[in-house]
Amino acid sequence: MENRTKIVTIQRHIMEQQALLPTATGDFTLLLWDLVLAFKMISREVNRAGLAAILGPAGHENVQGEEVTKLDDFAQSRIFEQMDHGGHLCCMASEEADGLIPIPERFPKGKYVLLFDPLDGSSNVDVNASLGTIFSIHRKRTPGVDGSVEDCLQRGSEQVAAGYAVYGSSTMLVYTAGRGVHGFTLDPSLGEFLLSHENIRIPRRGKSYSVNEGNERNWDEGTRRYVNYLKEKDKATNRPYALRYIGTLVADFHRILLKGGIFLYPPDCSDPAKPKPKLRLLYEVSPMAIIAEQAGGAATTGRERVLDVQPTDIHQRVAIALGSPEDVREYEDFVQGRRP
Ligand code: P6P
Repeated sequence: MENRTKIVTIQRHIMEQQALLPTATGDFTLLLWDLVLAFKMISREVNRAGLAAILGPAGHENVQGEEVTKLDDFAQSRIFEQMDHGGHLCCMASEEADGLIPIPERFPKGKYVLLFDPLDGSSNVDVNASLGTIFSIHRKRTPGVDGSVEDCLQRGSEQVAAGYAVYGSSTMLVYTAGRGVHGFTLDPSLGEFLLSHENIRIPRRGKSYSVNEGNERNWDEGTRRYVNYLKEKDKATNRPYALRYIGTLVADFHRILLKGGIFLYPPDCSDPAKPKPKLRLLYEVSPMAIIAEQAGGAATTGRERVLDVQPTDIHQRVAIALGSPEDVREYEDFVQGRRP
């Protein structure tokens, strides 16, 4: 019997995963299917951005005070218009929107909340470097049909599903719905995401680290000592580690998920009394953290498990270190003073 590789679309995989859940009604399956279609549309625009005259600035800033690109706007509106009418969501929140995004009155409301970063890595848009989209899904917690900010402010451990699309040499979609992490590669000739990385497991220790070394002067002492430790020679712990940094969280994390290692975005401690983290908890860090843990890895703020952090604001920022479990534990030892 030849060992043919089975060809499984993401739609089939989602349906098979949901069929294992006695409480599944099909609502969640349809929600994910709608999201997948949005990712295909964004992938098409990202891959032809230079031709479609949608490169460059959109001429306004987002709530973060960051310059918005035309592709940011496209991705934001594509996801909103794809997801606002299916009847699966009670509300949304996005990096690109000031506050809660309600479902328009004319459309039915559902029992899920969608949090997303429509285009991660915008600074890389015009230089043809990898970009991504990140999503996080929670259940509605409050009474009534309309979603609220409270429905968005749930711990990362409460996520029903999370994932990302990475628009790189190929477009991949990686997701977890609580039963492992699975990767799908878009076959443009079919327009289908096909299962290419079933049940991804992160190596226990890696050989590379990913951090913006240009910020070293602003790091806390523990992070500085940890990164110097990674540069020392030691065969038993794969050191010195290689530095790999693209500046797109999704792309930097994707490499670590497949190859092992650690991604760091420590806070800016130039004012030690007021550490300033950069990455956003709800729609950047928590989705990546649950994927890391579902793949056997770890995710910490340096002080606590990311998935235990209780959000207090939609655009809240946190420090992050995530990846291989042995690497993350070593990082915590340094920043918590257990290592000289
Ligand atoms: P820096 C992209 O703008 C982003 O939000 C993440 O995708 C990425 O990891 C980080 O910021 C890069 O930040 O300060 O290194 O440019």
